This record gives sequence, structure tokens and C-alpha cells, in this order.
Amino acid sequence: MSIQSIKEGDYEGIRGEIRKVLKQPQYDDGSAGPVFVRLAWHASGNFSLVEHNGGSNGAGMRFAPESTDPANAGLTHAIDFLMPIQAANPWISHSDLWTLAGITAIEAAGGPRVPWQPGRTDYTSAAAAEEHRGQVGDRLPDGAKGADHIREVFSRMGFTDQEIVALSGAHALGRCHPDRSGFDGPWVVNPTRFSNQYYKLLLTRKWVPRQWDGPFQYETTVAGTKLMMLPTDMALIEDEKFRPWVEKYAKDQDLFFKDFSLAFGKLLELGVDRDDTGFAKLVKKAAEEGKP
Ligand code: CCH
Repeated sequence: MSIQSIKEGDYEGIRGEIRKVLKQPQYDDGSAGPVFVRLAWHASGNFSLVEHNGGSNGAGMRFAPESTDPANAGLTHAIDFLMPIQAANPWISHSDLWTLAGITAIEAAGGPRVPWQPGRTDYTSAAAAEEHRGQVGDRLPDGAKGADHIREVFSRMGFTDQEIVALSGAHALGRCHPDRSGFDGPWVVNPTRFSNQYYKLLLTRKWVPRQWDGPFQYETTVAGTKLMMLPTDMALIEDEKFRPWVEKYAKDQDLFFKDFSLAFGKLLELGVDRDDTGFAKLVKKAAEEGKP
């Protein structure tokens, strides 16, 4: 696996380089895909529609205090896996590379192709990143909380209930790590395959509180494998507005893929003030109308 220098502007070529680093036999379930998806989401998920700051520009997680925020624990693995690609291709911004890695990972795991455009810019100094961080603060969701919290966090970014449920389906990938979030375990049996299993399991399994010294979480056992749900995951079936979407996505994987693709593409566009095209236009319009 040798990383190549790709011609400037050839993002398909960069996707090929990202696919080369997805397989990581020594790491987790053998794939860097899940942690790439989480990196892309955390890079984008501190956007505020009303304050119009935060979002996927900047790649602020290269610098403290964003890099040392406990909410981002473990994402250095993703940044490190991508570093050789950036080193061989200094023309691509870190923020474009991180978001492109997230969507390349989804597709390589059998998921949909997510709309994506380049053009994000990076902070050029630690001081600039720190100043920005000071403006936005801690905005990522807390897995120990409930439906009101998730709705508040995601409506700040401009997402509807339906989009919140669609985005949450990304928990079909990866796992919780006790040394990162404190929670433990994967949500599904095959956590490197993108699918609607997360919704199916939410609805069909009996989830019970795990008896352990760690933070409160739910568990069930499927074919000898212990699976988990966060309180925020369970909120999707407890809340009467979220639940119908869980039911729809559990029944119809194509619908989930379509809705996930649009919502994730929108997430990665947040804060990218390019011109009046695509998702950026929708986000600007909503901001002008003063409502999420
Ligand atoms: Fe998530 N997520 N997430 N998540 N997440 C965690 C791991 C992943 C929440 C909490 C956690 C989204 C929304 C939420 C992924 C994608 C998305 C972990 C474990 C926690 C806790 C971290 C650890 O210990 O390593 C909460 C709360 C919310 C919303 O309320 C959204 C949206 C996305 C993407 C669209 C992925 C993928 C992982 C697995 C990462 C890995 O390293 O395996």
C-alpha cells in the first residue's frame, strides 16, 4: 500500500488513496471507515445556523483545545491514518480530505454515494483555530441524554426530526470505546457494513440496562455478540415524532440510504460559504428566514 501523489483537483484519485488506508488489520474491527465517518461528522457538527459559525471549514481538530476536547477523543487515529495522503497531496485541504474520507468510507462499506463538493479551507494557525473555538464552544451531543437534547443540538444545525433519525443510522458503523467516550461496544453485529440494521435492532431486540461500573447504556446479545445502545439511540424509539422514521428506515433500506445520503451531504456542507449553490444555498435561505 503506497500512497501516491494525485494530480491537483483529481478528487476521484484522492478517493482511491483513501480506499487504500481504509483497511487497518491492527485497528478495531479491521477498518478505519467508522472513525473516518465520525471525524467528518465532528468536523461539521458544531455549526450554528442562527449564529452562522462552526461547520466543516477549518479542520480545527488539528489544534488544541478542539483536539483535546473529550467529545473528540480517538479522532486523532483518523487524522493520523489520513496524514500520509495529505503529505503526498498538500494541495488538498485537511477539511476537504476529512469530509471526503467520511463519504468514501460510507460507500466502501456498502452505503450510498453522498453528494460532496471540495472547497473547504483550513485554519492556517493554532491561534486562528483557538479563536474560532472560543466563539463556538462545546456543541456536540451527549450520548447520556434524551430526545430533547438531540433535537436541540440538531435543530441548531438546521436538521429536521426525519434528518436526525436518518443521520443516527451511521451508528451501524463502528463502536464505542471505554477509553474514549466511556461507553462500550458496537451497535450491530457487523460494524464495518453500512446498512439499516441499527433501526431493525432498535425495534426488535429487548434492550436492558447494562450492569457495570461504566456510564448508563443499554445492551442485548445477538448470536453471542453483545451489542449496545446509548440513551440518545433509545430516545429515537421513545419519542413519538422520531419513532415513525425508525420504523420506516427499518422496513426500507433504500429509503434510508437515500435520506442518509442527503442529510450527511448537508451536514458536511454546513458552514461552507462557497456561492449560491447546493446545500449552502438552502442553509443560507433558512438563516435569512431566521428559523432552523
Ligand atoms: Fe455517533 N457516537 N453520536 N454519530 N458515531 C459514537 C461513535 C460513532 C453520538 C455519540 C457517539 C452521530 C450522532 C451521535 C458515529 C457517527 C455518527 C460514540 C462512541 C458516541 C458516544 C465514541 C467512542 O467511544 O469511540 C451521539 C450522542 C449522537 C447524536 O445524538 C452522527 C450524526 C454520526 C454520523 C452521521 C460513528 C461512525 C461512530 C463510530 C466511531 C468509531 O470509532 O468506531
